[in-house]
Amino acid sequence: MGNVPSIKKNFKKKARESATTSPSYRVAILGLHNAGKTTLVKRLKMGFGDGLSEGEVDQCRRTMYRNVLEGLPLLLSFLSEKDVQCEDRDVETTIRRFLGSTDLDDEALSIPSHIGLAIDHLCNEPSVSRAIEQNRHEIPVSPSVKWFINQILRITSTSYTMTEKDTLRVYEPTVGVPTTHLYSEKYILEVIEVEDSDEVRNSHISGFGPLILFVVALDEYDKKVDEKNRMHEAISLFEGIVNAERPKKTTVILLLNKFDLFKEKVEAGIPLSNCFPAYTSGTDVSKACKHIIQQFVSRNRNELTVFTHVMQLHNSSHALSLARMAA
Ligand SMILES: Nc1nc2c(ncn2[C@@H]2O[C@H](COP(=O)(O)OP(=O)(O)OP(=O)(O)O)[C@@H](O)[C@H]2O)c(=O)[nH]1
Ligand SMILES: [Mg+2]
Repeated sequence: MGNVPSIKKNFKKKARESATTSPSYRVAILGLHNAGKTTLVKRLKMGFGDGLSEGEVDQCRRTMYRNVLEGLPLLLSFLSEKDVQCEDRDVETTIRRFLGSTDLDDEALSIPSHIGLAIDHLCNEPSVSRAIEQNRHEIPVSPSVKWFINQILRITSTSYTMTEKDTLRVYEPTVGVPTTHLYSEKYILEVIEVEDSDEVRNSHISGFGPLILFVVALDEYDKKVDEKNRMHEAISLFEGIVNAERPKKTTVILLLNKFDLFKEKVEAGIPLSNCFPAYTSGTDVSKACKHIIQQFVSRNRNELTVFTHVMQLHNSSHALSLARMAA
């Protein structure tokens, strides 16, 4: 890594114009769904590129509303399973009616202020907010959607302008291998995000280049999909990638993301030992993190150079130190 020129903060337009003859370095970003790959690309664009385009921000705004409208029915079902009701029944009826009449694929998708008010009213009703707080790790709604719901009055206000923070919270599963170019005066970074599917990974494996960023959602150690533990799945994907036939000079940066959510879960007493029975250090976040790192790096039988970095992509200083490291 040290022999790649150090990254300049000003990956700006001027650099792009003079970069047509610069060498290009490819960086492949891999990992399971929801690990944070797209958020990392957004961060890189914000920190070292021109930021998100107007069109991208518009797309993020629609997706943010869709994320909220897809999360609300899950929240409402969860509350009704727990037998928790809003005292003002009209509020829930208003929300349900809006959900029933809204086309999530509408190009002009939005949430009007009066629906924002109703959602805010529902979530702040004492019995509802107590149930949300007490069951925060069980509610089947992503932390980003919970965050948007907490901010519902702001994001549905008529004067709302999307912030960088908001764009980072939006979730849209990636399809294919979208490519982003970041330009410096001396070189071009060609960043490819690889969709989490064996088919896509296998068909692009020869084009990953000398630097692989492997992103892991640390907080998924207690999560299962199709009966399979997500952390075990991430380790086995990592194992397959580092041990595949590839040039020895390949460098892998293992990015352990979502440290904020991980810390909250470990400290709340959700045991890491359920995922790794040999782990015995309880709620010690630092030891828990080291244990996970060890599980990953011990799979590197190919002796590739593997760096590790713990981060939370919603925190800008974490993301910037990462980008410097990638350089
Ligand atoms: N709390 C928290 N949320 C994060 C962090 N990093 C990413 N997220 C959120 O996690 C969700 C998924 O992030 P993405 O970057 O879209 O994940 P991805 O790996 O690209 O997912 P796919 O495209 O489906 O493969 C988004 O809502 C992000 O805002 C983090 O450090 N902390
Ligand atoms: Mg993605």
